[in-house]
Amino acid sequence: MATIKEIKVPDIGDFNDVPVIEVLIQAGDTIKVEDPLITIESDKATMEVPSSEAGVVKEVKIKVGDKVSQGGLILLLESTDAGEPAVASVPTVSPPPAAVSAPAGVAEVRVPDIGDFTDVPVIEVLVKPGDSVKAEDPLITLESDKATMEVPAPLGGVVQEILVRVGDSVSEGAVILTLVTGAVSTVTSSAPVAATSPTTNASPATPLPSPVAPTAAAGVIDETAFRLAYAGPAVRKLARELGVDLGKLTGTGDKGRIIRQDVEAFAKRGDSAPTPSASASASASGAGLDLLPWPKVDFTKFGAIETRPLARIKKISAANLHRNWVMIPHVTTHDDADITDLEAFRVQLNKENEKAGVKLSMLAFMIKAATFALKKFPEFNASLDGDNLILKQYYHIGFAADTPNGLVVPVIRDADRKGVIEIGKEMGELAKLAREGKLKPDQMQGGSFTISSLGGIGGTYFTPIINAPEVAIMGVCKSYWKQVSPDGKQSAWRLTLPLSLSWDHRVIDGAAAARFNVYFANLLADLRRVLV
Ligand code: CAO
Repeated sequence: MATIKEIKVPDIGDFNDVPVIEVLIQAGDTIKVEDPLITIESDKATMEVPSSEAGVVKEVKIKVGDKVSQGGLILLLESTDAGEPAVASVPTVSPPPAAVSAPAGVAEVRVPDIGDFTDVPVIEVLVKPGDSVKAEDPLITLESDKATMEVPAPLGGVVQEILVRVGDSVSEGAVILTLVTGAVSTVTSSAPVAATSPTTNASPATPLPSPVAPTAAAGVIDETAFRLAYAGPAVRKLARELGVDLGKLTGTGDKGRIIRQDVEAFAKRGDSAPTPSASASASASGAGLDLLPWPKVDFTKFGAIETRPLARIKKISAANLHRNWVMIPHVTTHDDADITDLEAFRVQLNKENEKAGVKLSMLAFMIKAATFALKKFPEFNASLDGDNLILKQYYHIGFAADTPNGLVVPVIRDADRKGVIEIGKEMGELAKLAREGKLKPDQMQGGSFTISSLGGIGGTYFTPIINAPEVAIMGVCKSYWKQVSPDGKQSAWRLTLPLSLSWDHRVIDGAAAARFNVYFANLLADLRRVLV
């Protein structure tokens, strides 16, 4: 027998007047128990409110922007009790009015206000899927250069999916995990909680398997892009069901949030022909590589091994390098610079300034020369932002520094306004701080071009990886004496510096790259050219 029931906002902890950011149903929809109805977002968490009843939505009493508290009316539902013999046999019993008996919801827990810190590395994840947590239990540990902070749970529940990993950098608002909320004590009882999880039959006390890519038409899902996408648990679940890679979508909801309609429209359109904006967004989010799984090998079968965890900086730089390598269409152009005269000048300058403790390496001259080359070729001092190229009018040059903990890139700000001696001194100071692990974030930020020098070590050429969002990087190896013959008759020995310029082919063409390299090499050959 059908009855009209009021579905109200359940117990949502201490939250009051929480804005509704999504209404997931409309009149006429047939819903099942645990189907999500609305998404609400407080400053600490995003929660989906599921239905406690099955039936057909008669009227939705709420809209996006409304503020709700416990007991607020969400909708009127024509309840379908069929198939529940116990109820059917007792027709006189009215259903409890809107008895939303502490149903479970799925909350997104976000990084709270952490002051002025942004992009703070996650150094520990303290929970795993299936863990029961209470409000204030620590979830993750963040470590900035100044402080280590634990982020506590804003409410109790069972951890469903962890959306950050050690080594990720997070800022306020980033989603840490999803939490199946409601009375935690009910989690061991029946299953409404598990019904909202991606794997329908799992008990919430059981660790949930990590999401697997469905075999739907959309192809293999890029899990990193999927977990970083701005979407609620129900939308994620729908995307899994439809085989849609959330990383490929542009959200049309508030603040770019991906909503149900975006997923449905994408699934209808099919994966093979994304629109220009969808493809731009795919490239912006790093989505969709159809790769074989990483080989799993039991190395102990072949001999003794030692397992050594990667250092924190290595993990962070590995993630950045991997993204940059995969997302930027790199090309590397090699060239040689004749630095015979410049080397003589460098040696002379160092002699003259010996008493002042100044010792310049070739890198200081290259940083200065780069600023002139960047002024002549502005698209090398730029960043891609969607369909726009951001041309920078500042010349902050990063240099790769090898440290015991891994690779870091300190930045010399306004290198165009500094002399070579000042650049050399600053480089020495920054390199020292880098080796001691004392660089501050702002000493590694804002670079517009990078030089990576292996000149003190060796090698001839290499293919440096661009330091996104920059569009080019200059790699330099060890100089060597080479016999050259400009006219094919006479020859001379010249000190030669091998240059390897990697450039983003979306922004820079091969001809421009070759011209940049030639100009840069000519500057090093004769710095008087900057006067021309
Ligand atoms: N050719 C020949 N000799 C060179 C040279 C070159 N291109 N560049 C530097 N040298 C010499 C220096 O003059 C110095 O010689 P002396 O000891 O006789 O004075 C010696 O090599 C050591 O130089 P350095 O490495 O200490 O100084 P630098 O200014 O060239 O570089 C720094 C500083 C911090 C960039 C460097 O120490 C470093 O960390 N390099 C590694 C960068 C790196 O790892 N890049 C790869 C990134 S991609 O994975």
